[in-house]
Amino acid sequence: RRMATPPPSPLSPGAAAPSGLRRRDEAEAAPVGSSFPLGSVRLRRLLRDSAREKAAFVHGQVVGAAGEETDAVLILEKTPFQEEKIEELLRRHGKMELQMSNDIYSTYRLQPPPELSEIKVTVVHPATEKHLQKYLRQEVHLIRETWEDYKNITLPFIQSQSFSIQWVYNILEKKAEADRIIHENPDPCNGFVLVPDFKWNQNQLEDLYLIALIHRRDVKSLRDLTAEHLPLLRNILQEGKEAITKHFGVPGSQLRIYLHYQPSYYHLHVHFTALGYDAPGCSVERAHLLEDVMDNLLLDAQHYQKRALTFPLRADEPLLKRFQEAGRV
Ligand code: M7G
Repeated sequence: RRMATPPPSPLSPGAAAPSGLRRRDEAEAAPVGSSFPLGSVRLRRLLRDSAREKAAFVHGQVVGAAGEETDAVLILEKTPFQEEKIEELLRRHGKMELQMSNDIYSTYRLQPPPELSEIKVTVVHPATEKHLQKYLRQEVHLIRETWEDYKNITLPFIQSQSFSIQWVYNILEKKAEADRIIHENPDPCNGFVLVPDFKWNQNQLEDLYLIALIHRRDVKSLRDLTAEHLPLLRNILQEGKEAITKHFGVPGSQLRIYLHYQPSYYHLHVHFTALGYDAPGCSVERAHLLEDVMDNLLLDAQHYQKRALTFPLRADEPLLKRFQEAGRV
């Protein structure tokens, strides 16, 4: 898939890639920090796999030097095609085996050269039980959370147990991913840091995905937002769009800019994804467009402390149990 009418297409053959896209040789550079001992992972179970996403979510166990075992989540994904590599793939492929042929239709099994068959591996290690649950295939249920439900059920739950947000603080304090920052507004109250999301390998624009993490640490989620936060949200919207256009050549009109409710990590952040990319979590039951959020706050400063919000929960999430116990599901 290509971005709809990018003027001119940054990935069209012969065109120079936008300055923000990583070159292949850069992508192959050794990562900073110690690398993960992939070869010593013991496969525990397949948490989920997706034929459509071409991805497998694996629960593995890593055996340490002293024989101790720790859990890991590995996400293995086939990466999207890069337009400028397709010709090379056609010219330099290995074995090509006919699978079937019928009239003008035929399918083949093709073996690409190793450098054109990259797999993206995301590692969470040591993984907590919540990480394993996050990636395990499960039934989902929709919750309709009133403001009372939020105060009585969700907020106490968030305060009792949530995902560690150390990775967010590491980015804000430049202890991790500092070299990946695309834009920063350093204002402690209305500022933020824009970085590529770790779901995106930055090799192609089709699945462009960045996140803006706010500097202030007292806003957990959409539920906390009031008119007081409008200057911050305006900065994220305007500066985020400008920075992405400058770095990646994608215009603001081709970006989907939104917040998740519920998020996985309770430190306010905004998602920027390519409009043509069906990003995980961009469906109506989870995504709230930033501009709609801003309009709602302009109309009523307390909008998000009044209205009910809908979101999905997986079958064995403890929060679902709390809603069930309260007779709200
Ligand atoms: P979310 O809405 O809280 O949860 O978004 P979700 O993961 O269920 O969508 C958090 C976003 O941060 C997601 O898009 C993650 O892919 C991204 N993310 C998570 N971690 C741990 C990292 C990280 O360490 N670095 C970066 N750059 N992005 C991350």
